[in-house]
Amino acid sequence: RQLAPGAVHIPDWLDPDQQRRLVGLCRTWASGPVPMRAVTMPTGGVMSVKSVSLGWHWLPYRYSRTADDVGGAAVAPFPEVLRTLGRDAVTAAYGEDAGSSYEPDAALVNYYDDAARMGMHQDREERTNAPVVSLSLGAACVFRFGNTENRNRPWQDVQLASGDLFVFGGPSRFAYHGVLRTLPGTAPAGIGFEGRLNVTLRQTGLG
Ligand code: MD3
Ligand code: FE
Repeated sequence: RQLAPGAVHIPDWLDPDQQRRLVGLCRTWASGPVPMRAVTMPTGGVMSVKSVSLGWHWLPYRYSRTADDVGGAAVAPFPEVLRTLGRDAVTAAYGEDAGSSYEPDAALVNYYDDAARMGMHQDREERTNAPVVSLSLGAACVFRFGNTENRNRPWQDVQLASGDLFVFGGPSRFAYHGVLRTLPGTAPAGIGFEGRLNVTLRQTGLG
């Protein structure tokens, strides 16, 4: 369950009903004030993943309260249900003390179709070293967890399946990571969804 210090994987943390409910919420969030879209990087490349933010709008290398890259609408508020889920997740991974001091204020919902991938990167837009909580829904993927120094080896490849929780904190908070590919056809029956969704919760440290 512990991939590296601070990197805790809890397979099947969400039960099927919780998974189905969270998929439903993701659908709602995807059609909020800032619609789900593929982010264009400063280099001009367009990400294959589509995403929508809550609380704070994620842009490459910064957060904003407004969707500065897509029309400028105010981002939807960070929902209470994700604050509770985040605290429960950190408690499950690290224990009660860490969980009760976790105050996530931004969520990023990523949608992967069969062809989507995410290159190796660090998450460094946040101004705190509070953990990142990751929840996977729908189709499984091959996730690559690297090291803190660079995007090269050593790394570990692990499958993330629907309902899995991953918490990245402590010495793993700034590790490089990415998604090599999804595994089409692996979404659980009855979840009402074929692709892959990943919800990450972050504590930005922004006012
Ligand atoms: C390790 N998302 O949104 S989740 C991202 O599946 C992102 O959509 C991937 O990387 C996804 O930034 C991977 C696992 C994850 C998320 C955040 C991390 C691993 C992390 C932050 C620090 C270290
Ligand atoms: Fe990331």
